[in-house]
Amino acid sequence: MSLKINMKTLKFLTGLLFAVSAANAQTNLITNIGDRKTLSLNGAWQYIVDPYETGFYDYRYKELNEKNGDAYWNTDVPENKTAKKEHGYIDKYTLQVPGDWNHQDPKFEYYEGTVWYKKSFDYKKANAADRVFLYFGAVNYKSDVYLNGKKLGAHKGGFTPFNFEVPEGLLKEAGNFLVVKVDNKRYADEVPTLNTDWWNYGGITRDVKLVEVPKTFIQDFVIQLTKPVNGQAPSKQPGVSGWVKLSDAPAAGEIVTVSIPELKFKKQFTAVGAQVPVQFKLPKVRLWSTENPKLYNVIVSTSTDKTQDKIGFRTIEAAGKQVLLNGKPIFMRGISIHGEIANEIRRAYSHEDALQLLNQARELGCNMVRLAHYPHDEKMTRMADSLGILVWSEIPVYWTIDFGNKEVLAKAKVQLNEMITRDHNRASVVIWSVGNETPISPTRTDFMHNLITEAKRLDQTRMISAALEVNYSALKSSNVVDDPLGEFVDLVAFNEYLGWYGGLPDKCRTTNWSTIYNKPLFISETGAGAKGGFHADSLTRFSEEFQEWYYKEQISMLKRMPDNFVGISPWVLTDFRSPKRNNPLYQEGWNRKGLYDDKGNKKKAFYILQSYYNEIKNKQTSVSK
Ligand code: GCB
Repeated sequence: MSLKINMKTLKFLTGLLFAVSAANAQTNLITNIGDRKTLSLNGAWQYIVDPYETGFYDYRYKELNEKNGDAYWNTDVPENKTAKKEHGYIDKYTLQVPGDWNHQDPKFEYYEGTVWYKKSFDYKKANAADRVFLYFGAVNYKSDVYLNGKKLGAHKGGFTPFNFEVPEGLLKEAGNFLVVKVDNKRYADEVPTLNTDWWNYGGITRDVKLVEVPKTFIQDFVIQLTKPVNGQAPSKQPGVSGWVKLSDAPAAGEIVTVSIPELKFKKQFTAVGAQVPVQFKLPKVRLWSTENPKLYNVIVSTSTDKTQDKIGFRTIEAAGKQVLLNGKPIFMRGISIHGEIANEIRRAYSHEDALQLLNQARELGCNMVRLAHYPHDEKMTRMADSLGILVWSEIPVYWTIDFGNKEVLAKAKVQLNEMITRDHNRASVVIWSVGNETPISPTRTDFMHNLITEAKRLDQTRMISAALEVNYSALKSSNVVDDPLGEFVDLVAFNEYLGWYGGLPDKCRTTNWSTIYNKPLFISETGAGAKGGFHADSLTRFSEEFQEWYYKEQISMLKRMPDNFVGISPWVLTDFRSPKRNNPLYQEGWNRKGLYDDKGNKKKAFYILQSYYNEIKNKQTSVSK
């Protein structure tokens, strides 16, 4: 029988293929990048601002051919003095990488569009047979990457890492010409979508590296304590389940070794294929906790490659009405944080930035942070690992995503995959969140359920959640969180702004909260705006006194929460830029719900939350004594 494929069948087959690959969105991400042999490509990059995308399309708006001399990925050096070149990269126009473009030159303040970045570099491989990848910590939002005139690939998603392999023979020892087209325009069918309550900082916002690895290398691995069963604490010699993923199927008999020198532990596994399951019992180990964030050096090696990471061992579980860290109930004294350094009006990217933000949270008395509304720089989760701070990590499925669109789901899955892959060995990360304040509808619930299923497929050891929404107009004195998504999450989390968006703070006196789900309940946001330094009576909006009153009333309400209340991450650590906030006296393009203002000063409400957290901390330590 001959198979005739017409256009319709072809379309159907392509659609099927797309749906299958979207359902199993895989990533070829190289993890633990800090321990690889790398060349940093950070620093000054020359740029061209290209709002019309002249470097990408011809005058009929057709994509330029790869070899076309007008394309901005091709050399800007004219062949001779009569040759015409209408683009060029010079030092007069440079941007620092990592870093958003918006804060680097006033002309970029509100720019959303395309900027071409160019970097020249020399590189000699340490071993001729090695493979080389180009790694980006994050580029917001779409990037098209070209090396020496050849396209290496494209990536969408502004907050997660990706890498492309450099084809053999393309890299030169001197004078490589690397060009990245970065486009941060917003679209209705992207993730996030058109509408967000934060500024859309554009650019190569995180580290860029050239990574050299052997032919068959250790691409990724998971070394984590086995998922706890029904509230059990880890035993004295807890079990580890995980896997090591090699870049390619190795030669027969390849051995993968996992060792932890401090524990005098070493175990070998024979690889059958590229994905090698590893299971073992650890010797007596000090568990990672918020009080004692112990990290061990874990070495994974094969006959050709070796990488080591600092890993903390702990279990986390939503069990009945509680969240158990290492089998013991924990109350999460959290704060929500944007990945932004307000006093410099820019994206956060460095160790110092991570330390600044997490130290501010610690001063508030936090043992947990909600990294909103997108995955933050890897330095944040690593810093949280070493400081003993629990982390909620989230993908930017925010508000009105195009939930009915399968391609949007596929895009969200890619970001989910990249977020989890990058951080699946971080002890600090205890919650993967699949989104924020998504409006209830059957289509939305299917979309979100799909993401939850994907998150569970990728990681069975952490809690999955999403920040749910409450409807203020319907608020009665007893509010029940019953969003149908609650059925699929491990932790029922909701945002409430009673007293800011719904009435005045004294409404908290007569309001109680609960959920229909027999699960732990978490308040993922609450907050009120105040302009730092503006003082008035507590009824005056945007005064520090109003915000202080709001927090006082909220905290009295929290004290009446049911026994499944496991924590809160108020909104927000620091004022952050938002073009939606246009009160000319108090906001001026800033969301003012920070407990620190944009200059780093504490507002009055800071001290109210701090004393609530101290009270909880003291109670908990006296109970555990
Ligand atoms: C929310 C959103 C957050 C906003 C905040 C606000 O519920 O999740 O992104 O910034 O409210 O200030 O209104």
